[in-house]
Amino acid sequence: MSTIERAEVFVASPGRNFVTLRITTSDGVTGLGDATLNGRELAVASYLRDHLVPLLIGRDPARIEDMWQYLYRGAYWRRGPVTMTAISAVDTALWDIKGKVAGLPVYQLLGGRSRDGVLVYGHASGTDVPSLLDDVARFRDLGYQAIRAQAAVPEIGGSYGVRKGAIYEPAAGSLPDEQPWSTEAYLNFAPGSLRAVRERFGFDFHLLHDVHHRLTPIEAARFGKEVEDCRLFWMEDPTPAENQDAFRLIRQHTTTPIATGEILNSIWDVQQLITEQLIDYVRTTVVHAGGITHLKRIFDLAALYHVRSGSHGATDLSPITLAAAVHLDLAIPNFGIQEYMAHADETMEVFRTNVHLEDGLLDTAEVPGLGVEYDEKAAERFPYDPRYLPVARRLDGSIHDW
Ligand code: CS2
Ligand code: MG
Repeated sequence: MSTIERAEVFVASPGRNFVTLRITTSDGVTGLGDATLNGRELAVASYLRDHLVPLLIGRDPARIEDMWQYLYRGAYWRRGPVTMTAISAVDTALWDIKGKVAGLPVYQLLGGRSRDGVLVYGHASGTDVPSLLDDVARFRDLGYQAIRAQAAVPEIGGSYGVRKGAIYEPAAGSLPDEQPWSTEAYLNFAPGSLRAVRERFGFDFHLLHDVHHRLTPIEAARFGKEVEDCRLFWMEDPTPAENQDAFRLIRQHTTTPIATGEILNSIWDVQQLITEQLIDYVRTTVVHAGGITHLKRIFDLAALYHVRSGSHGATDLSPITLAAAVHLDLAIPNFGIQEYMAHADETMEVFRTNVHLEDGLLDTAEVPGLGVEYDEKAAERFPYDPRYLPVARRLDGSIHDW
């Protein structure tokens, strides 16, 4: 029997910080897992190095489900982003190994293709409405069929989701950047910015918008109602998602579809949202929701309730997560959309992948496993660089949800 011989944790900053797990079997097969938790990277690196790696050595890499149960139930302490990201890295690496051993892409092990390609949405943003419109035009020229639109709110001089350089990466400060927030200013401005996009470009593409947990349920209900004429593909994270029941109020007032779940980690965190049909898209991802094994379980539950997938895919999710997402997205019946932000060139020097984008669809080459390689030598040139995500403060100085 082949056994797990080695498990190494790499922390590097090619373009931004990533934590990567590499498992090697006694037959010399390697598997990769993403273990990146933006702004809290070393907590997961330690969870892996100090607590999980010693448990892996000598075990059978083929028993993926058993390993998942062993690490989840065996911790006693359940759920949470650090634990679930660490479990995810192990799970993803074992699927990669299983694919390589079988000589098959992972999506074949998940039941094979349900579709020809994975619909993605790109990120258009602007410091004002005219520059947002220019950016939307750019994404349309690039062939994107779905575009998320975010513009800086004039009264507060900025907003989440607005790109500064070529890449959007909000974890920028060596201490958290403190950004001003005004719900009133946002609600006065954002519906008009989305309407401007529809007025200029029409309706032959999907338009998305991220509210980034900023509203109360009744404010979100008003927002959703007000933008109904924009026919959004979704309004994302209208309200902080811990309170699943809160979505019922939004739901009662608007037909704007709702997506949430990028910061949630387990099937229990989305159970009510799904089974009571309070959302339309579930945004849990491979890296933060327990790996391919657990995310598939979430999506299978969602399929019973007309909820489709819409996995988080910002640049703080490594190319390993993106590849794993593409394999899962290709296979599941209730795929909705995949978030996609191109990684920095430095990131792609370290992570060599087989994922490609054409006509707004992602696909992978027919290679065994997940099709990603980690260049350890190249990674050495990019040492870990601690960064924090920003925090938001209301105009009276009190903390708001970022
Ligand atoms: C955002 C993210 O992609 C999204 O929808 O909400 O940019 C999020 O802010 C970051 O991934 C946080 O690490
Ligand atoms: Mg989001």
